[in-house]
Amino acid sequence: GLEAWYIDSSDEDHRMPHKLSPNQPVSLEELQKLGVFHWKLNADIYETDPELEQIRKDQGYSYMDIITIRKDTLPNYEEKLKMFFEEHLHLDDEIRYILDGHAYFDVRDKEDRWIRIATTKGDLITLPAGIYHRFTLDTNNYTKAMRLFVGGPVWKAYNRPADDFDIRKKYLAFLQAS
Ligand code: KMT
Ligand code: NI
Repeated sequence: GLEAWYIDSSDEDHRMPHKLSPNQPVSLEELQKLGVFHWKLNADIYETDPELEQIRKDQGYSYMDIITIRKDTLPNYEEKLKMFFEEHLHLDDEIRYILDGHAYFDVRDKEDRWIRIATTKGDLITLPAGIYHRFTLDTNNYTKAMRLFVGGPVWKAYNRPADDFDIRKKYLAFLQAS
């Protein structure tokens, strides 16, 4: 499965793992309680994968595009990565399928502590609408990811604090219940 852990509070290079010592791992079950879900797929066949097709059909992931995050291919690379690493939420689920490379998704737990989720080739991860999160590459500085949406894409990110949105209240109610 997916590897996840609580991170330290150091501001040094955020592309490093930032594990606590001793490491404090987070299980898939704990992530599910936060509304984070995961599938492992065969990214070598993403263009024709029936398993991916089935997930897209079941979940209604009608939209998809592919982003390659690397200095020489992504316009405004530095600026975009800076935005991705600002703590934010969205009004829709963030659904990402890592086709190549590595990426960290950081999410807040119920006590507002950061959990780092390490994703690599074949990981399809969904972050629920309303969860505070951020994104960074690791020290390999490269990832290629499919971005999926139910309906049309909504890229807008609301930086924290964004507590007055209905979606945030809805997410907090879900957390209470889970
Ligand atoms: C976001 O909103 O955090 C992102 O889109 C992350 C980068 S896409 C792999
Ligand atoms: Ni996001």
